[in-house]
Amino acid sequence: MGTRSGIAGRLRDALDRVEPPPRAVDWSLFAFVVAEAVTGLVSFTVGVPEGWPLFWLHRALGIGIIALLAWKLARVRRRLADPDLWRRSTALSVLTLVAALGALSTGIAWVFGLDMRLSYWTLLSVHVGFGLALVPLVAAHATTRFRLPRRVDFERRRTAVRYAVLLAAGAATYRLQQGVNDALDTAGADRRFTGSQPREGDGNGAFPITSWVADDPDPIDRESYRLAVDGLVSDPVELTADELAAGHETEALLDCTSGWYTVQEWGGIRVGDLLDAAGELDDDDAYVRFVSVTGYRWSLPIDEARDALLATRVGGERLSHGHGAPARLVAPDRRGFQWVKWVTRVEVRSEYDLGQWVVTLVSGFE
Ligand SMILES: Nc1nc2c(c(=O)[nH]1)N[C@H]1C(S)=C(S)[C@@H](COP(=O)(O)O)O[C@H]1N2
Ligand SMILES: [Mo]
Repeated sequence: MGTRSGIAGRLRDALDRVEPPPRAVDWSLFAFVVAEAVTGLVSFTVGVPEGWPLFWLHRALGIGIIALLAWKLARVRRRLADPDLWRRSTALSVLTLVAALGALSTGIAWVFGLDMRLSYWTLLSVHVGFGLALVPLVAAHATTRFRLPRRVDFERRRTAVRYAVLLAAGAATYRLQQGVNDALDTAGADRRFTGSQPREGDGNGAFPITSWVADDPDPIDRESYRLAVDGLVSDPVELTADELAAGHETEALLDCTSGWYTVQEWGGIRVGDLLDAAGELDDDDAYVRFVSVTGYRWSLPIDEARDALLATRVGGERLSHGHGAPARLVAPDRRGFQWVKWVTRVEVRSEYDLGQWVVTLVSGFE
């Protein structure tokens, strides 16, 4: 150790020094993949800039996986290359490797601003797909070669130092990438802290129409449309589309988890005014639930909901059907999937709505 010369040699010496024992590499890969799935999924719910450490952790862990995978592949190389050593579980191992490389390569390509579409999936969605597939694959792969970790594999101080180095190197590598993106002026340079890329321009045509999973309702007839405001209010009301065009304007940023964002001027009615039109509230700690014609729904705590907008216009134009006409929720600092489109009901409730997490995934299916 520590005998190579030149930059590459010294780098390899440094890598040798932090290389964990084989069993620790395997268990770390498993733990890192699970941590990636958790940080990735939780990051979908984060829309405020203070949430940036979660995104950095996801990136540092990802780069850590590259190092762990390199160590692991160096070790099992011969077993993979020699058909005589293949077992039934080798197919699973290779599949797991493919998913890992798929998740890593799409993640890296995304960071550098590559934005090709595979049918209607963005590259980031493909990344998510690989990542989610990887979790059961790694779990199954681990059971085919199950070996309990031993004390010596995770000797406490060395382990802590190793992982600190690994994550710090990951974060530093990610930081370097920003310089490269800026210097080359790639599309990756303009990503938000969430990783989303900008969509420029004003109005309906400036940003994509996105459904979270399967929502695709028929256009709503504007004349017969009514918005119900009910629940824990003293005087439930029904409002027409014209009554929702109250002239309130707000600039807000829509950031979709499929990887794009847009800043638009939205026009409509403040939800606080909508609630006031329905009389007294029976509960001050309530939630306001926004329900789509498709059943899709999301709730906001009442104070936040009051400042949100039910929008009938975007960028000076009447909202198009695809973007949620006659009215859609504009919830600043929330991720796009929470901005319910085609809202037909605003309901004041006393309880948090756990079911919304499932409903947003299954609404739109027959
Ligand atoms: N009813 C309903 N509202 C919805 C969705 C949906 O599938 N159904 N998709 C959400 C998602 S994932 C995003 S990013 C935004 C996209 O809004 P846009 O189509 O106007 O760009 O709408 C949200 N509102
Ligand atoms: Mo989205």
